[in-house]
Amino acid sequence: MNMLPLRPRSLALALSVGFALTAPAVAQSFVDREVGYSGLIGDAIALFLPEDLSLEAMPYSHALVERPEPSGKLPTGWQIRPQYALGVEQTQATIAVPEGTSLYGTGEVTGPLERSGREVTLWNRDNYGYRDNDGHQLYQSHPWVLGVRPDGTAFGVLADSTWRIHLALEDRIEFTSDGPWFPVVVIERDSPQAVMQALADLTGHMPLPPKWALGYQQSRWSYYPDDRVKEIADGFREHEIPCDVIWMDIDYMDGFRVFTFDPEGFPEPEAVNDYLHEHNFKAVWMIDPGIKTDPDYFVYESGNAEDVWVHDAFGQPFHGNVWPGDCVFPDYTRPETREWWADLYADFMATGIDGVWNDMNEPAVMNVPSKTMPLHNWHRGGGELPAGPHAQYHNVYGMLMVEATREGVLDVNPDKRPFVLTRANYIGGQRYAATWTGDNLSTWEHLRWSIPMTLNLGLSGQPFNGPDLGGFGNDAEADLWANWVAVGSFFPFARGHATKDSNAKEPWAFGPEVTDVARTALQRRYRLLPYYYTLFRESSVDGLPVMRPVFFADPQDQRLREEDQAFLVGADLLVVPQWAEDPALPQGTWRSISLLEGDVEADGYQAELKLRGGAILPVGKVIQSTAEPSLDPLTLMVSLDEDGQARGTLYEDDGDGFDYREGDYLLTTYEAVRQGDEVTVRVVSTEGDRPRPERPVVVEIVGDHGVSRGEGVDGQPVVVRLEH
Ligand code: NBV
Repeated sequence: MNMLPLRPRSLALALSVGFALTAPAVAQSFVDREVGYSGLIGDAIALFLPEDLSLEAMPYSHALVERPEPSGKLPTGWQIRPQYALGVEQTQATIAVPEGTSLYGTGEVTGPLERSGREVTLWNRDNYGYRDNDGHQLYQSHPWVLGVRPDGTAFGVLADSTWRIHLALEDRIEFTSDGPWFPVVVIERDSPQAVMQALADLTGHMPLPPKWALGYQQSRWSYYPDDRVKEIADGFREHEIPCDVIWMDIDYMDGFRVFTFDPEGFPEPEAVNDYLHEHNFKAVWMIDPGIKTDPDYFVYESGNAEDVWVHDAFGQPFHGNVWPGDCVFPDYTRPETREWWADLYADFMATGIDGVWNDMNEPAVMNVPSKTMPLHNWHRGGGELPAGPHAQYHNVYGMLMVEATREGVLDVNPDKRPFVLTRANYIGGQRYAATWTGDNLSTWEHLRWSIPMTLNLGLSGQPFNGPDLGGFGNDAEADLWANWVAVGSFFPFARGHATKDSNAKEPWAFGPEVTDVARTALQRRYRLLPYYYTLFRESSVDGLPVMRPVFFADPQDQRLREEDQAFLVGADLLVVPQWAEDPALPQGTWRSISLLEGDVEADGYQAELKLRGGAILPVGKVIQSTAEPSLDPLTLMVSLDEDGQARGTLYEDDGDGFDYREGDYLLTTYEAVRQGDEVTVRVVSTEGDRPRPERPVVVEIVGDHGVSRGEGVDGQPVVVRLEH
């Protein structure tokens, strides 16, 4: 029985296709179904289908970049395989996992890093403070689990379905879907890192972001009016706290009409953007999907003319309440709608906007218990996408929206790398947008969660993510905010944000002591930006997360499997928060480093940073914005391994645009070798056509008892005499 071709147009019909309309999954009995198809679709990547779903009838995949092609039989002894079962209203795939396996991923989740014994509802939900459903159902859905066996070998399991799934993890992985049959894809690899690389090959790579998006960013709901935006920007420069981006939340709009500007508060958006640009800031502005039903509003009018809205069960545009009041919602499953949406960005971006923030795209609907549209709303599809009910498209509504947004932003500025931030997303969404973890709170619990949340999103294929630094909801206490910035400054996406009516949460809002803490923390981030940029580039090429769990340093070491206070940035830098209690740290050589004089001891807040033995870390100067040159000089921090050797890479390009794709980049591998009391650091390989800039290089050999320094010219060998 394949349930897909049915097209429900009414509630009664919707029920008949087998998805439950009540929120929690109904307990029911299941009947086993055989696996109908199993085979390889890539090197040690298997595809499974139940007997009721043929290869030919396999639905369009939003997760996978290409339709899987069978490439051979499963090798004998293939371990990880689903057992399918059919309930009255649900379909299910259960995957037994070997004893002692640690489980990760599952997308945007509260709670600890290791997920055994946890449950999550994969049904995108606006969840202020993570209060609904005990925080087990948030803004994004990633039907994906990473398993790491006791011996460090690993596998990944993807349930390729957009429908609501209840995912439960025990000694098995259980996907219970409210939708029709779905394929299961299993990746088998020697290490968790290799699984992540394969996941990116299957679901797509994050495009390389513009360099400015790696800087610190400041937001609030809302900076209003335009002069307040300028004051905030000035505040950063006055306090010498590095910052690259100021964010404009919904109040800049005219009555919450997207693509408009409030004539009182933001009469000249160009002037705001110009001001920000003159002071080396970029500007990101919010756009929501709910369109105000106002006959005098050009977006509503043109949307009507182009017939772009999601329909209700009776074929009429669906109406729901959001910020502007009564709204209609673009049906992004239609190619025509995506094109219309993309075109709206032309005039908007022409005001000098640099990036776009798509919020409320679960889609969130107010004043209804489900907090979203009815399941039987109708999406008309087109191109490769079949028509279907909202139950089928809910989880990819945000992803389809940001696909169109990215397209629109790119159309206006074809020579710039788009930056789009989204709240709702689905596995594979890294192809279009960065993401943040929605409306967290300024509490210790949320600060602690922000680390495993960022890690598990990274382990679900979303390398560019982070929380609202400092917490969104509630007033933040100075001590909490200081602790948060000290560790949050190392997250891939580092943006401070705050809700309306909360206390001020800019870095200088808590008095001089916290201002100093923030300055130190963010100056440390800015010194590390050459390393971060190298990691983002690596991630865009091979899919590894930027922020990684500590167990990535040694997947066989069982002690590290649950560590979620400390974390790794790339493979070489270990970040240990001051407040971490008995963190499990990897064995081997990890040397403490200092990026600013006295930084670690400075204030009792700064995280401890440790550099792996065998690594060379490329470090820049303290700058206030990525618009300033940072590698004059280039500093190479060297932590030798037991054999007296170390290696590291540095990626450089224009920081924006696409010339790097034609070879305009420079990827340098540096090597350090110790002979007696001397260490020689030299370039051992380069890639790319970009000439090496003439610049001084400072080499710092980090010893167990101090640092030995040498200077030279980049590209020439530098010899350092060891003093410690
Ligand atoms: O646009 C206002 C907020 C925004 O600041 C926040 O970051 C989003 O997650 N938005 C939600 C809507 C209102 C939330 C209560």
